[in-house]
Amino acid sequence: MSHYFIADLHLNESQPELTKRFLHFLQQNAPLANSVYILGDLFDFWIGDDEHSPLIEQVKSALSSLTRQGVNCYFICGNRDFLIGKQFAKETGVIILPDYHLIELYGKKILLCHGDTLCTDDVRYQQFRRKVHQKWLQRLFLLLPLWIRLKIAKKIRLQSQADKGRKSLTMMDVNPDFTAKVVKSYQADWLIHGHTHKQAVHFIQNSATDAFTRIVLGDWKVLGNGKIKQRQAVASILVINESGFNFIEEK
Ligand code: OKV
Ligand code: MN
Repeated sequence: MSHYFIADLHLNESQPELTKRFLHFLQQNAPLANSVYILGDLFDFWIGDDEHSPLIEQVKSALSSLTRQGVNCYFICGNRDFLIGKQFAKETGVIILPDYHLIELYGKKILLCHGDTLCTDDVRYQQFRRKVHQKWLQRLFLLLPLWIRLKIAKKIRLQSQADKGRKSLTMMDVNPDFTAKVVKSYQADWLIHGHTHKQAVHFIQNSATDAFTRIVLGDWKVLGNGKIKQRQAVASILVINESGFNFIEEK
């Protein structure tokens, strides 16, 4: 009986090592688990469930095979793949959860989220998020032909790349006060999130009443010296079982 938590794989066509590593995880490790929680940014970008690339189809069929083996698989949208929707869920058997979701494991109340909503100091990102999360705008965007959506997405990504340099490191991290408030509102014992790519366990003790443990998932990355043949992906996986939690980081 174990539960896996992953986030921020940022799967993309130019880093095939990542996809290979994820498919290995789905085929070798995940079938032994009770459940797999993917806490956002599985894909580096997502412009609609009707896009069909070899990468997307491979990942969907591996997820589908996993859920057909009886492993419960859950997904919370990230800041990049927030357009993953009902069609994806139907094709894969993955259950899409809301932005915040409370679970209970071994007597611990655990709040799950991607993590971007906790980064309230990044005002410009939160503005961007509010804009692209409007239901009517999403529907309109999804009505556009795929090639136009690709063009728009490319443009937005280039713009965002240019803005990146102007953000400080604290701005890019979670706001501690806001995070504590959210955790308290759910009466959670633990918080698990990704997004910041700073794998860590923080024991937060603000007062006697609202202590909690914040577990930050690491991102998956490609290590290598530039020589394509020697590049390898490193997975970052959190495992929770009856004896507690544990990070696995392996090639
Ligand atoms: C995702 C981020 C690009 C950050 C566009 C409406 C609108 C959705 C969209 C287009 C972009 C997702 C879907 C992407 C996240 C970026 C750049 C920065 C910080 C509209 C609904 F407005 F055009 F109508 N998008 N893509 N960024 O390329 O995957 O998270 S994306
Ligand atoms: Mn993210």
